[in-house]
Amino acid sequence: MFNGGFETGDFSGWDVTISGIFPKVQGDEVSGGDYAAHMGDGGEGMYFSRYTAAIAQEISLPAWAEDPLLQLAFLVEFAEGIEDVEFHGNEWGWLEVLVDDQQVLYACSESNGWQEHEYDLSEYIGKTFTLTVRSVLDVEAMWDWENENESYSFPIYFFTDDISITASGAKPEEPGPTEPEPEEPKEQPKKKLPQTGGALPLEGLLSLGLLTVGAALLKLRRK
Ligand SMILES: [Ca+2]
Repeated sequence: MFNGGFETGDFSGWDVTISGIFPKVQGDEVSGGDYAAHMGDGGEGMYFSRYTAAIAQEISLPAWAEDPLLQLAFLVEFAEGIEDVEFHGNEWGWLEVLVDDQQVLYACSESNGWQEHEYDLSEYIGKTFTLTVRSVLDVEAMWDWENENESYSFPIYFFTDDISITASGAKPEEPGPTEPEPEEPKEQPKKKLPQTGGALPLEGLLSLGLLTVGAALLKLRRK
């Protein structure tokens, strides 16, 4: 998982599918940090395209991972003045999270502020999968809704932030080729020491996309 909190200010690390003007990284609605992804508006901002705005990232969970967990924050916000409209089940615009083709989050109703969502990834241990977050606009369903309710549709703002995958477990030590100790400049021997001793486990975790997220989640803002 890279850039799950969008703190680069862009979609670095994500494969992006554009629909209209979405998705976009912005700083007005965030769960943590300075940026979050605005995934769609359930309306005209997504027209003239595929009606699906998506970001996706390929994740590999190592075989030694234990208790792998997907966590993310999401926000569904109805346009001002529409907060009282209630959606029941499938509607014309929604935010969803997919692990490969499996839907692990479906959100269409006003969420009343940022919400946390978790999904147990145990069945993906030792596997590679694609994590997708997307907003979808179903235009025909929207017209049906307008006819049934004798009302115009309205913007629905979908956001996500603080996407992370965490796991416990330790990478088994592999007897690799013994690399010769790099010759250290005599001026700064202390700076170099941590790189030879303590850096490997962290590097392993980072390269496998297993980032700890505790600090970021604690900052989750609730309305
Ligand atoms: Ca963020």
